[in-house]
Amino acid sequence: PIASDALNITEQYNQIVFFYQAGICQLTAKLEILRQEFQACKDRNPIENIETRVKSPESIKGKMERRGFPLTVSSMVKNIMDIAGIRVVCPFISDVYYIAEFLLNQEDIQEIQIKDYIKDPKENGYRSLHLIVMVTVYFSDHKCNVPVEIQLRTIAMEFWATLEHQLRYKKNRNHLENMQKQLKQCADLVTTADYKMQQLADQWL
Ligand code: 0O2
Repeated sequence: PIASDALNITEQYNQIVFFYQAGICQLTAKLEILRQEFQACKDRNPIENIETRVKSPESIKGKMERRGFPLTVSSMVKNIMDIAGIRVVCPFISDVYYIAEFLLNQEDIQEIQIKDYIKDPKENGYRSLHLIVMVTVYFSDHKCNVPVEIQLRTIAMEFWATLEHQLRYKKNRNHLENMQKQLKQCADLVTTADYKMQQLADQWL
């Protein structure tokens, strides 16, 4: 429950963060349990790393302006589905789909959208599996469905995305155009390595 509908998200940020942070907690607990189960019972782990973030107020406002949404809290809650974000890095491509299935099969998780940039990479070479889900969270006197974006990717995809982000950051248009072709070539090399590793996993794991 947020006091006023005017989008003063900087002032109301504590209340907003709390709601989305709860969704993140609920999902990371599930992932941690899976990780510990694998640690205890199996020889290997399908999760390499988990990172979480809540989108900053500036970033939320920027996205709403770009999309032409009214700058109100109710519009934000309805339209912006990636305020809570979890990134799960996995060793192999098969682990990415395994974790996605593991989450989507749970009763308190509802699938809203799947964007499979592994099957259909972005034009620049970006690959990842993006899920938007609603996760049920129990608060003191009510339960709520909290939207969370889960990005799942392999170590190789993470390597490319992290370096691409650093190279792109604060570069002017000219530099970006010069870089684009080479970044795509790197993405292709990384993709080849990822599928080769998957073949080894299929054969030996
Ligand atoms: P942040 O700080 O991670 O939130 P949007 O770009 O958000 O307006 P959409 O359709 O909601 O559009 O999202 P999309 O394209 O499915 O995924 C957006 C997020 O995926 C980005 O978040 C990045 O984290 C990641 N991503 C998408 N494309 C690329 C890419 O080409 N390179 C890298 N490194 N990451 C990418 P934001 O919005 O950038 O910021």
